[in-house]
Amino acid sequence: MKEQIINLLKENENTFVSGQKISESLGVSRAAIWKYMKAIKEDGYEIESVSRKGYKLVSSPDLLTFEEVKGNLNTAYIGRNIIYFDSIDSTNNKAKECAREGAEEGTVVIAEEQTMGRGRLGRNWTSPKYKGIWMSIILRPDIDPINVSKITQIGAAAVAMATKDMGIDAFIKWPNDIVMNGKKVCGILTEMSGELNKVNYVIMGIGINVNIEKEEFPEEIKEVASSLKIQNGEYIKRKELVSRVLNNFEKLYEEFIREENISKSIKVCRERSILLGKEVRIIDRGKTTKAKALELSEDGKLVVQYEDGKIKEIISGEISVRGMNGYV
Ligand code: BT5
Repeated sequence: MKEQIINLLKENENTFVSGQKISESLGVSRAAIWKYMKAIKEDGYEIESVSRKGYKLVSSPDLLTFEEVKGNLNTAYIGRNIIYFDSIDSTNNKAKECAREGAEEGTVVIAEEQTMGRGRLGRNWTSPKYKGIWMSIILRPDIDPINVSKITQIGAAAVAMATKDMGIDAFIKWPNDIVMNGKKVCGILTEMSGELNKVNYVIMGIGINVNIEKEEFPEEIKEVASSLKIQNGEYIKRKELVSRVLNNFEKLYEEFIREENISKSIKVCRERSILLGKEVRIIDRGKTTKAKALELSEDGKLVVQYEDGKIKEIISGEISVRGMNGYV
């Protein structure tokens, strides 16, 4: 009901909506409306109420509910169903549960905070409340499981395009990070459930540090992590960024599904790559090897040349790539 009242107030922006109108349109008592208004205000909505005139929406908070995100959303199915949580362990965990229960393609699980956000290989992902975008997109691509890792490149390209749309210059560190000035501002975790030659579902988890302040990062990641706000110097509206990520993602994902290639995403990943042309260290199961990052292949593999001259394509999987003097 809260959502319906917010929608009604939004449809009548800058004008008062009488209690009677709300009561008639939504079939709730005047007393119940009063209670809902109280709860809506507690969520951060600014509502002016004047006796005999009714209620007017003055401003909306930067929440990641569907009501807030949909303003800038122009997708057909990605993000059209948003399952929203104030707090959750991990949106990827919840998305898996929803996918198992049959949630449709494009469903997004989003939370204001994660208490057990996950990175790859069981690593932690810091996800403080109201400060970032912690979301997971449920996908059901009819593709060979071998191609699933390409979806990470689509996600990375979508985030880089979305930040660019908002005037923020971010770069992609293959395969799953977005970085600014050598620090990580976003990570992507793609997980799948499938059989040998069939994908049941894919969960693409995206974590973006939006308005986190430096002192809010735990000590152990202070040197490697940053946020868009720290880098850009300005507060960023998360709801706008979410919708832009989803808009870009749908366009790129459609290319993948329809044409079975990710050339548009790869183009963005190449243009925005922080690794190409650089000397890197490749860490595979604890073993570090030096190489030069030569190219990103059309199917999203990193082509590297080792010091002995051998050229190899690496698949994202379990490998970490680092710059010669630190993280990038
Ligand atoms: C990642 O893993 O970069 C994938 C992160 C995915 C997070 C999203 S949030 C929504 C969805 N739900 C989840 O539970 N997860 C996804 P990886 O490349 O393994 O990087 C993890 C490492 O990054 C950690 O070991 C830390 O060193 C560092 N780290 C942790 N939190 C960070 C943060 N907020 N910003 C930057 N670096 C962080």
